[in-house]
Amino acid sequence: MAESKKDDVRERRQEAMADLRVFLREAEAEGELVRVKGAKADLEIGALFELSNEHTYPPVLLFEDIPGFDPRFRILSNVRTSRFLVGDISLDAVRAYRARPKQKSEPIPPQDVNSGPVMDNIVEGAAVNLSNYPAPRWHEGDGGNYIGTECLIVTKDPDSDWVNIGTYRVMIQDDKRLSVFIEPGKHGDVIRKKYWDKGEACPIAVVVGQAPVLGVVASLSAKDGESELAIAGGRVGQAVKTVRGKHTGLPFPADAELVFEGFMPPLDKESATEGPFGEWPGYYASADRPEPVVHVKAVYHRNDPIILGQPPVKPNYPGRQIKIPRLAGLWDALEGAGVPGVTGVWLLQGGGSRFIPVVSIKQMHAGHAKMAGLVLAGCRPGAYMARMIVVVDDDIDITKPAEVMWAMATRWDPKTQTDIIDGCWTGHIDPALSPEKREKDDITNSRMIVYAVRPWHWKDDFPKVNAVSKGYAEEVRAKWRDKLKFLRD
Ligand SMILES: Cc1cc2nc3c(=O)[nH]c(=O)nc-3n(C[C@H](O)[C@H](O)[C@H](O)COP(=O)(O)O)c2cc1C
Ligand SMILES: [Mn+2]
Repeated sequence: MAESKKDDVRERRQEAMADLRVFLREAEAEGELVRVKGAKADLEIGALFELSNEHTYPPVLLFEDIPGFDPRFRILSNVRTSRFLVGDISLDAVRAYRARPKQKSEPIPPQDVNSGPVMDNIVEGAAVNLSNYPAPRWHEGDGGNYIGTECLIVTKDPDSDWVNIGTYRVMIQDDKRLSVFIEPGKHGDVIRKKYWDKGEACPIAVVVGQAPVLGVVASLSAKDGESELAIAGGRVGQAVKTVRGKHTGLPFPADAELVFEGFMPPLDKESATEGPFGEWPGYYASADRPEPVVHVKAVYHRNDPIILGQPPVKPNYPGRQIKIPRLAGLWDALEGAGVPGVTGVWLLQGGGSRFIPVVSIKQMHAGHAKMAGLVLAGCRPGAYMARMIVVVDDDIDITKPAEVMWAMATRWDPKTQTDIIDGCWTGHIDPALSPEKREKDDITNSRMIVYAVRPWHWKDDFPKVNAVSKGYAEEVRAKWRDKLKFLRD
């Protein structure tokens, strides 16, 4: 019974991942959906969204009746952080994720269909007016209105049939133009440059409402030539159905909510100021700069489209949950490099998904902690934009920041149990990157590795921990819990 219930939830989750409207119904049934009527696109929706992040599972917010806009256009936030989709956030959940049958999810190529709800409304040419679509100014320091946050940018390699989708932020420039911020080296950047090298504009489709699974795959780094649409199909066990834009021939989901189709001329021919935009580390670090623009030729939308709104907020909000797949990826990398005795991997709250990874190990030999720290600092999923890596013993509950701090406070000798490594991989959105380094295009930072473990060579002499043993605590709790309320709270 319990098993079949679990399977049932898994199945319902998969269906919700494959279809935004199904997700919305599930969120409502689960009591997670909150309808907000009448909040303004200028700052108010952004502030409400930010405050919703005071909860570990922020409510799923559906903004309706946005003043100044067609009431059919809604904005939906906090889809992929919902309790329904996420489940528990614990080390056990990470273990379960790593142990899942290595997804039989072979990619399933998208399936071209002739039509779908996204084709119900088509606006073209002179009728295109981008100011008709509610695009919030999310934070007070933002330099514009952002229609694309958790969005899909579709481009096609001109030399092959590779179609890429990536999540890159999208700002409204004026009634006919968007700008897209794509960092150098991302697939969307590699592909657009191939058109630009030939002096051509890059065809592009911008999807701002889609099945949750597509948001997942558009933000992971698939290999060159790999189709994120096919990966998404594999994950949900059915092909993503696509239709083609009339002007570019690019595919986009047949059940997409709202899509902009157009062309991006070479940067040296045309650009506009993009940003600043409040970024996930909690700052405006990449400032504003000239970025290429998209001339929108057509807009496609459903009758009552839902625009996804998921801007960054400071990572110290509880709603910036630790992502189970991300932890599983770090743990896999440690074990893949042969580090033995790993008992857990976590990310210290406040550091977001990158800055402060923590690993616990059951120490097995001299130098073991150092091996774990150096690999965590250097492995592919841990190398970008970290700041401090903490290694602790296996008796520390790394999901509790106070426990990690206690290990540092009591087992770490800064002079002898620290490595500082310079010249590591960081990004423009790293707020601590100095103006001098930015000027020289030296986008690197340093890392501190903290070995907050009992030193191996005298660990047996290390003072004993003063705490009631787990077993005895349970015995006492069982004996007294009916009489003592504080044991039950
Ligand atoms: C919500 C969200 C917003 C993002 N915004 C940007 C962005 O504005 N520019 C960018 O280059 N990458 C951004 N990323 C990261 C890319 O989506 C990610 O690197 C992805 O792998 C890019 O796809 P690609 O590998 O096909 O280029 C964002 C990711 C998420 C989850
Ligand atoms: Mn890609």
